[in-house]
Amino acid sequence: MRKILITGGLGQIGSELTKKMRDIYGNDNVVMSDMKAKDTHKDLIESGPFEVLDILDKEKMGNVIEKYKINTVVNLAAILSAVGEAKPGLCYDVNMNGLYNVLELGREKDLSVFTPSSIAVFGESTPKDKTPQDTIMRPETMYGVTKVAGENLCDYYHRKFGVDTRGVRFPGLISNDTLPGGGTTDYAVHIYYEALRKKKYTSFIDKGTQMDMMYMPDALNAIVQLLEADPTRLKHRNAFNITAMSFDPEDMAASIRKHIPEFQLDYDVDPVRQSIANSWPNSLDDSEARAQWDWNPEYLLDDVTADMLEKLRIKLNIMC
Ligand code: NAD
Ligand code: AKB
Repeated sequence: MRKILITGGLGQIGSELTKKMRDIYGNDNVVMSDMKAKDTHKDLIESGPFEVLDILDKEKMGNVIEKYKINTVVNLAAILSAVGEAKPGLCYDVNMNGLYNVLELGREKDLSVFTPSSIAVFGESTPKDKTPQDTIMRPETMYGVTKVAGENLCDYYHRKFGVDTRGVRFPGLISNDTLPGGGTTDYAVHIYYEALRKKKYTSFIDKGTQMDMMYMPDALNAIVQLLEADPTRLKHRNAFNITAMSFDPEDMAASIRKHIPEFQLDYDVDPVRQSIANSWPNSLDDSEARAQWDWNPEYLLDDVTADMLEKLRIKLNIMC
């Protein structure tokens, strides 16, 4: 039976992954942790074990692993792209030294380790369309630099020490539970909140900027599916390209107008996040994930829009 520790569990992915994993593996077998307990998600903090845990504190992480007899760490603690450009030192520290602590404990205590990577590993010199699984990776952000290094470090710990490391390159994730934590693709979440609240949205990403995206239920399935995948089929382990769709802000507006015809989109482009977006692929080739562990996403843009608007209407109590 898996005994799982989720780091960074109160973030956009962790808050939903904890629920899903507790449903699959049992409440007591999934320990959620984050730097501090936030007022939000009291339900999650109360539905199973919760620990305040900074991944830079290796000794405490080791004690938590011993206390709950953990055999699997899902390492979600990280600093994302936009915050990473504002605070590159913090981004390096959490994404590199934090991951190093997790991997060292993985080696010492024979743990499975899942760490997500990102489309941020790619840069201007990467082929932009149908970006291959194995290609040029010269990222321009600190976040991207730490993600490429992280993929390599996870591969190294598998090759050298036999740690069962696995991971995917997530595209931008769209969800309705926890707001995203300071990335470049966050516009694709904010737009739905503003569509319901104000029937208009000012995008910080310019029209025509194509980026890969995915709905959270598909992202959660990807984590569980890859964690449980037959290791003899895995050739890549820590760096699987996965995607569900690719679109620009105008495509999102057209999809929202099918439900809110008066929805207006305008632009106030943020140069920092735009230049990050420009350096990322337009669309990924995820055929290796499909071949090696049967990756197959369910949600396309119109499915996401319908579900986001339905869920957010209830959450925000807006019944128009
Ligand atoms: P998030 O920013 O929403 O959550 C990260 C969490 O980590 C936060 O709750 C934060 O409090 C916590 N944290 C930060 N520093 C910490 C530390 N030192 N110790 C412990 N916790 C700490 O991020 P997310 O969107 O949930 O992303 C999780 C992982 O998925 C990251 O590795 C990220 O790079 C990757 N990813 C996310 C996306 C996306 O669109 N959300 C896309 C690609 C990859
Ligand atoms: C970000 O925009 O930083 C993240 C990511 C794609 O890694 N959503």
